Amino acid sequence: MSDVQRVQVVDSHTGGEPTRVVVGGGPDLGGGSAADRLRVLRREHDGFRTAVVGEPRGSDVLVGALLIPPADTSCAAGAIFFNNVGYLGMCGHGTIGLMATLAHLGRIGLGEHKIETPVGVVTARQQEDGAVSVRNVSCYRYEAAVCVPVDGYGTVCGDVAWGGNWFFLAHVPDQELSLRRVGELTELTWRIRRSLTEHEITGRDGEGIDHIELYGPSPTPGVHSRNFVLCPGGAYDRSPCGTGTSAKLACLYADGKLKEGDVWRQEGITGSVFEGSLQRAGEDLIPTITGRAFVTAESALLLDPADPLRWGIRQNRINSP
Ligand code: PYC
Repeated sequence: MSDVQRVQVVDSHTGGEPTRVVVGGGPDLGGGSAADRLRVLRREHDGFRTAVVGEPRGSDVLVGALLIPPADTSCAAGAIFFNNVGYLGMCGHGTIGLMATLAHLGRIGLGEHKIETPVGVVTARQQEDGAVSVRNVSCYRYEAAVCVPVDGYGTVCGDVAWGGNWFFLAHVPDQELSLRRVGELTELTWRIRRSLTEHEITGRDGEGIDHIELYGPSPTPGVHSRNFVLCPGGAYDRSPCGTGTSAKLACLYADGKLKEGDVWRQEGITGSVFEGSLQRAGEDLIPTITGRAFVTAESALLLDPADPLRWGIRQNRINSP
């Protein structure tokens, strides 16, 4: 038992989307910023990612957050987010889950706390009613009305936008966005993603677009829109996706459909809702996303050297589903 590595985790869900925060037992990533430590994690300890979120301990849906000491000492914590196939720049639902975890552990109180992520510092406010508002990194629409041919479907047009991750956002009117259609929606969004890659459509500096967001009207009174978001590893986001909602706000703003301070209520495919709004800060457009997470488990993962699946089942999802 002495060689068994113990990794302390706290699990939560934000609008149905799970987050597993590693609060102890992670690898030593040296010093530096969250971006520096992410490079070390990716290069030298990628098996830790798959051990924490991959099967048999995790699943394709799970997003991990490795808690790290922040280089920026004005921050309450630093975090590196990861999933079944790699690493995320930022994660909105994950930051809300991280805040719920830190509050659960008694490490933060009500009010504002800064969190260092690999793509910048975000500020999150823990509210009395348990909700968390995340002031995200700045968002922008990069390209509008980009059209791609999609296998077996036809042409799909949408916008490329940044909300902490890269998104392609499209309204495809003949696609009903409902939970019973997740199989078809996953297939369609995967084909869109493949076509973007084939046609070399990227975000700024050639960065890959790894999240596809379909949006349409919501049947829920008081809600502005419903979405379906395909995550990089083929799972769909059970929440409305914090970075995806940020990218959506950027597009609405660019189209003159949302003004600074307006509240946008975004529903995800499972029915959970995030509220979003925008503020200008000089040249930047800063989205704030509000949602609520609930802690679901506190446990220790055991990594036994004798276990052939100690590092999880490693997958390559580039060409699937
Ligand atoms: O909430 O930003 C988000 C997110 C990204 C991937 C899954 N959730």
